[in-house]
Amino acid sequence: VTHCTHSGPHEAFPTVLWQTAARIDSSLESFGTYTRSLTRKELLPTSFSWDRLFAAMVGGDAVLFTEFPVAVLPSPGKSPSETLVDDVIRRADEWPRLLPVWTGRAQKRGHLGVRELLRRWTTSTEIVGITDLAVRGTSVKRRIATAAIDRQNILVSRNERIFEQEMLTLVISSAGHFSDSHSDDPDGWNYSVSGSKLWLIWETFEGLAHGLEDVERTDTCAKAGFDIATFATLRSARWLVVHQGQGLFLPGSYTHKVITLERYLGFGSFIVFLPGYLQTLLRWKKHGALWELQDPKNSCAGLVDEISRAVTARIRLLARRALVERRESGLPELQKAVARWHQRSSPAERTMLRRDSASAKFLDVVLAEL
Ligand SMILES: O=C(O)CCC(=O)C(=O)O
Ligand SMILES: [Fe+2]
Repeated sequence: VTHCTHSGPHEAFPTVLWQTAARIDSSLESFGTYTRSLTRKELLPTSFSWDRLFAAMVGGDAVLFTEFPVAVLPSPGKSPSETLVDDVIRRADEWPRLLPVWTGRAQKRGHLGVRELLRRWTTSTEIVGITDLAVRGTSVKRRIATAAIDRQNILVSRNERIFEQEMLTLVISSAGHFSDSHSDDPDGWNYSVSGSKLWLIWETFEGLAHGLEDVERTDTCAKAGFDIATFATLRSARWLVVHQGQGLFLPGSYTHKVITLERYLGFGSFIVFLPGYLQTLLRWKKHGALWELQDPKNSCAGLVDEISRAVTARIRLLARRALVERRESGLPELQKAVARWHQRSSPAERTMLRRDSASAKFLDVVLAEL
């Protein structure tokens, strides 16, 4: 596979790629003025290692990985992408008859069955997009190998309320599909089975302070406010292209907008791993978890504390296991992060985490296991 759109560190700025993106998302139109700063903000792919992933979780950094540890188990003679499409069509009755999707150039909210969605996607008759087609509990899950991630993921739990937040989903979108600036909670990953997308990402609260809106955190019915000049100078801003076979790790602290460049099929899920849990918990306690912001019935009340207790239980279990197992789960990274935070954080921040018993217990157990 050759990626004619990819730009390495020594190549010229990928003008054609950005022109394509700007035709889809008009807020990128004047990118040409900022190519020098944008060049420095490209996130290039790196080969997967658990150490790299754990370090990114602790540091709150996004990473684009090659060899991301998930796979599709294809039917004989078919590509991974054909396999998934065929399976979904054959098992269409396992999803609701109508699903909320985005359709058309104007990206209107609509409803389609999965068969019709895939017909339009396959024939490119109309732009369609769905980013949350649930696959847990369907027969299509058997095609998707995620065991390496699941083992570490606290959200893959027997506790139903916690497991619901994992949301292993298929992402299906036509070239020209666009997702406006938003964030997701908690950390997550996205793997491309086929096709490519341009992602623009930045730390949510740095963005908000400079006028880059996030539909999750600002009251906008129209398009989220965005300015490419601001993006080009924002400390945390990065852009990247996820190509076939690559997986993006994105911390929950990042707002993103995403443009499908080539017809795309992928999957992804949310994750809570040990190394990043202090960062995640601090964000939740400071700003509220996203699910709490949009929860009129209060059905997610107490969920953060439940997850904290699940993390604490995992740490206690690991304390009795061999060193190699503790290392594989990233416990040492979490311990270092908590110890450092304990020394350097403000009294106010420490009080904030110690206010509820679930967070306080989490801190005590991590520090006790040091
Ligand atoms: O692919 C898209 O259009 C949006 C994807 C996205 O926002 C996500 O996976 O978090
Ligand atoms: Fe997203």
